[in-house]
Amino acid sequence: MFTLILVLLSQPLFGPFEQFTFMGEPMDTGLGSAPCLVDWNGDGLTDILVGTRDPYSPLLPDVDGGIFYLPNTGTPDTPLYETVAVLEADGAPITHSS
Ligand SMILES: [Ca+2]
Repeated sequence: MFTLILVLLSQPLFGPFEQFTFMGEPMDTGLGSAPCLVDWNGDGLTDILVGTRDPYSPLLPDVDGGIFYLPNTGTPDTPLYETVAVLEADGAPITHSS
């Protein structure tokens, strides 16, 4: 008989809760959105990608869903998100309408 023994070598590490802000206000990525933290532009700072089908996303209310890109223009310890753009493919916005 084979017995699998799972050994937890390390404990997951979670930092304290941190509220992201967008243009100085608490960030609201919209209904049903899926934010993802990633260094999208390779500058060493954590950016945010948000996939959303929300046609009225607080980030870009005039865009009917899509993948939004918020570059971090702050520092590693103090991220700053002040602009948002829709990601494009072949020159066209990547949309995900509801
Ligand atoms: Ca970055």
